[in-house]
Amino acid sequence: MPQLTANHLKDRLVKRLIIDRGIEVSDATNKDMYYALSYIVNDEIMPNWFKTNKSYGEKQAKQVYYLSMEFLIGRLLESNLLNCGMLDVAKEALEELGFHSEFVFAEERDAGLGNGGLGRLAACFLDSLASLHYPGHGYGIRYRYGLFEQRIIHGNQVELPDYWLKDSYPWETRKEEEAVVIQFHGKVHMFKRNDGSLEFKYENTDKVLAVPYDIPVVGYKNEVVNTLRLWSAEPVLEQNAEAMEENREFYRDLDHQHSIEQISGFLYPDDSNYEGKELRLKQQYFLVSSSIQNILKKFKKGHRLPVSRLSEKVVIQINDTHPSLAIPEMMRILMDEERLDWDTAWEVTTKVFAYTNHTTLSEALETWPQEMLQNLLPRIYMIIDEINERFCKSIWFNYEELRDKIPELAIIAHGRVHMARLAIVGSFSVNGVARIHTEILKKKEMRDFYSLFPEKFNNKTNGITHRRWLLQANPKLADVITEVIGPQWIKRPKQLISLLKYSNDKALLEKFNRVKHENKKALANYIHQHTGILVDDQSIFDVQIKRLHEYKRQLLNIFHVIYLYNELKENPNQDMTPHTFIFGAKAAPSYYVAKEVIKLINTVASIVNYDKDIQGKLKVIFLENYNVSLAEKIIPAADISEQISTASKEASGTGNMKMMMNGAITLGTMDGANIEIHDLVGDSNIFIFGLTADEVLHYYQNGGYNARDIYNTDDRVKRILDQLNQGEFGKHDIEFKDIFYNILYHNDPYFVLKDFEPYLETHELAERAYRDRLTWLNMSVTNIAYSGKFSSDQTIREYATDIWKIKQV
Ligand code: 26Q
Repeated sequence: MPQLTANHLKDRLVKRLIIDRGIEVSDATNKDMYYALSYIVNDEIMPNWFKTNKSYGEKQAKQVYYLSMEFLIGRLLESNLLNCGMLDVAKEALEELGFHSEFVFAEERDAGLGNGGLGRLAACFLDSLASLHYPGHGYGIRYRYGLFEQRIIHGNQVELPDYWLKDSYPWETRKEEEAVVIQFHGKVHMFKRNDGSLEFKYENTDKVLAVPYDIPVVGYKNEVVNTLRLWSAEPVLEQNAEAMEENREFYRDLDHQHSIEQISGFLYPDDSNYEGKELRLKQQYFLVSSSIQNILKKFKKGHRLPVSRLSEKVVIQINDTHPSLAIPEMMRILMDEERLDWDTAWEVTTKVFAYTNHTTLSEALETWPQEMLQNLLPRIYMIIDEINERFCKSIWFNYEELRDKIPELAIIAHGRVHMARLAIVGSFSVNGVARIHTEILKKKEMRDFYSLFPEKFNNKTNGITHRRWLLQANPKLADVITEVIGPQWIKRPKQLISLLKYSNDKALLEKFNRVKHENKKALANYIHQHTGILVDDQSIFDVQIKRLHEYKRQLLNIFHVIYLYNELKENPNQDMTPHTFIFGAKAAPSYYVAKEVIKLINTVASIVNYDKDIQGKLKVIFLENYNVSLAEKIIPAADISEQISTASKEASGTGNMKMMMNGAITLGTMDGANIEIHDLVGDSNIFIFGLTADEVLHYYQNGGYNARDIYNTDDRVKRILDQLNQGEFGKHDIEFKDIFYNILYHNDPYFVLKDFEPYLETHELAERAYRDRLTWLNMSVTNIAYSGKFSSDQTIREYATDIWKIKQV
């Protein structure tokens, strides 16, 4: 790319404003500037996009396709500028034209096409694929409404629709000529061909058009541009003018059209609780059928090979079970359209698919009612049935010792279709997302499948893109790092390890300190602007940001805050380092307990933040509408990273990695990737507390522990629970009774009380460590130094070599 200067860019911005909008710079708003700059960036991206596609064709490279119901990509202008190598120049040009780049970037709406970890992981993976020159692309759904926008009103979560496409979205290109037809319902007819083989024809199906919108995925300063293809559902326009002329038909058609557009209408906001709505199943098949059709079309166009050799050129990763219907869909097309026999089709299919599991929570396991699947997708159901028959037979005949277990292994059992079982049987690879998670899959959750197919199971610990989460979100820290160890770490994040050499260098630690403090000031400003609350930028910023779920234990965190508050009320002059507790969390709209916890956090905040007695030593901030762009503001300012899930429950976590990379110290349980962080940095650079996964699982097997014992013996705990029960934190005395009952009457299923005391003690340790500035800064730099291991570049290299067998081009 020719070197672009700020002056040159200014010229182009000025011209663009005139040509596209008919305005001069002096009349332009931040939004005008956002569009003008975005279109200029697009101009830079397009030639490389074309070139990348062409080179994949010429080199006949094997491609990986990442199928996911969610891609939580956030904003793209700043990251595209960064990856195109234009960020500094763009900031300069904007400032010189009288604009703040921060405000211009803030005009972009987050593409919130995901719930949380799983969707953000998909976005990080796309960034790494492109940045490492891998031929890898995403397939997802272009939801008209992304994850809801959260408002807090009187302490309660209120959900507003996220109509993110209201203004035009500059990063997408509609590709109408590549639309495909998806068929639902209907009847399947079977015929015998002359050669004795069977032929299946579908009749009276409901047809839906899947129209792709492509978003470029820009690699970091390497001229690679891959594709994220999002499908949108539209009616198939019949050429039947006569029918359309009749008014009645027209209105019936509008109704019909509406129900079709619903398929890509909105993202389901549940992330850990499976809800078996038919529309969700439609969405899944819609994604899968359009993507598989498209993949096969491209394969046939690009290669002279027969489809029986598909796996030489194509591998498909399915992100959790949500796209697992891709397996029977592939079988359907290979048999019904490509005329392969069952055995050949199965051989091809099971060489192409790989499956990632993201949870062991039983309530999140996907199973669909047999009749629902049979009615919505009759041919797909027949194929699943056949896969199941053959699988069960093979166990019966080859694994006598597992015969009793067939009901627990069968894909169709007790009237339900088990998607994880389908995904395991139909894939050549099954991976968990952190070491402990994969071990739990192998030893517990998927034990019998592991004994059947040990070669399929493997671990791929999650990662995050250090480009967005360090370079872009924390440019000041990135600059200091580069000043100390040079810029090589940007392409090779593991080189962050060279920071260790300097972790005792006082002058340098001071620089890190200054950056953290500036970031804290910026966040304090944001907090003031958005909540009106003043927080002390010298206080400890203690951060828990993630979806709200009982297993993530935001409740444990707020219990600790209540305890501190109670202590301060008794002894206002006690010597305590001021604390700011920062929360960000969305609850699934139907998750009552989670919403109660949000209300509790906000209620505690409204009491603590205005209580003069405690002399500003404690502040509680709940930032509404936690999303990717808010995360980019909070994470650089974090001192303590709360990762306190009930051990065994958090598959990996990725927020833990983001905060570590930004110099926060993890305070957490031995769960998910916390364990791997602990392995790297060692006991003295992390605060670990609480039950281990083995202990938790042991308690579950033996009926838990007695929560009431703790309530009866620990005054601090009793005090807090009674405050909830007696309405001390509410406007009237019924508030928060449910939390009280949930813990004492359901026997504290997430071990909040059991882990309470060790949690307090560990917080005290952390506070003491924080007071010793140099020790703390040393811990912080040590964490940054080891965080390169969690760059998604590393994770993607492992997927590419161990699972996908693809090469960099
Ligand atoms: C399923 C069926 C119907 C409706 C919704 C769903 C659904 C949607 C999203 C189920 C689960 C999810 C999301 C799960 C998720 O985000 N899991 C997280 O994945 C991260 C990336 O691997 C891990 O780091 C987290 O530990 C894990 O909780």
